[in-house]
Amino acid sequence: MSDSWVIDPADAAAALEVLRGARTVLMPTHQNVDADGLSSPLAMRLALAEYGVDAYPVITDGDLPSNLRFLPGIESVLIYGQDELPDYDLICLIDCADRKRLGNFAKDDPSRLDGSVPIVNIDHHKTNSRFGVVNIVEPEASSSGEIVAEIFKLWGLEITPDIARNLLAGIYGDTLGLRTPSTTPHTIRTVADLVERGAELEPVVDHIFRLKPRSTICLWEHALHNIRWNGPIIWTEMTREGFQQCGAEMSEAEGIVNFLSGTQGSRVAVILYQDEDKQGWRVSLRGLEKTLDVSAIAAHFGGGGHPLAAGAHVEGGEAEKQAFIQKVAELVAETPELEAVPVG
Ligand SMILES: [Mn+2]
Repeated sequence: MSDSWVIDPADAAAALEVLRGARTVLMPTHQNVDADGLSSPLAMRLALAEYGVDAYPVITDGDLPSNLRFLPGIESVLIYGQDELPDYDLICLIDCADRKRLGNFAKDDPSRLDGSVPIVNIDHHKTNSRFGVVNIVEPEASSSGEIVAEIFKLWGLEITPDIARNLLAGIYGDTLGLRTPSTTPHTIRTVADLVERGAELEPVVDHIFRLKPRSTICLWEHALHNIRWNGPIIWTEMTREGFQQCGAEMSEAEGIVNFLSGTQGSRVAVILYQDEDKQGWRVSLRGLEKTLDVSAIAAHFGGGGHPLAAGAHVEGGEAEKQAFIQKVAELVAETPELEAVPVG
């Protein structure tokens, strides 16, 4: 375990210069936004307010996930397609590996992200292609929240309790409560600092990991009922009918793939979420071994992510879904297995 990443102070200064020079900053969030993807932009909005700059996080597809409504400043988040976008002169993407994965905001008008409006790019995904005028991409960082905390330190910014609460939610969300291999001494020190600055652990743990509506249990029942095996893969699917029958929203299915990924005897866990229009599947992949890079498997299908957690999209119906699973099983089988570690 190492704390090997360091932000170049010149990059942090350049980011501040560009952001301070803007009138209004738009911060579109990645599709199926999670705690890190929303709370890091919220923290940035609060920080930029200190410099007199208006910044707005935007949900780019669907609604605000219910479990993130506790985040401080959540009322400032715009919902694409429902709320009017302000007139913006800068885009700041935080936690977005790929400009294409910005939901309908990107789909409706790809020229929004072609660089004609400059982009500040802050991220921790290995597959990020550094598409901004300023890029702070640290693949070794546990979360965008951890990077943003470091940027604020370099800016000499006073961390208010609300900024701390947001950053803590991001770090806790992505590290599953400091449990992932990406969690380093630096991550834990950052969390300690944030708690000292007024962030509380309890609401974060409650809203992100513990409290759930009944519809979530219904959804998990569907997912567990549909589990299948294909060689080293454990996989399941979430159909539109499943979501409708349970009255559940997409974000309620988030923890299932992490739960499956701990299954002994499997090397990769896969979950397929059927698209609203039933024309394809969003896929989430989790690896169990550090020697196996699921982001490379995802990249094979045009996706990306982290070595142990990645995603992609598959067009088509039943046949394409089966072909996808088969191909993933083949790709996994091509990666040599680690020597078995004795249990106990
Ligand atoms: Mn993240």
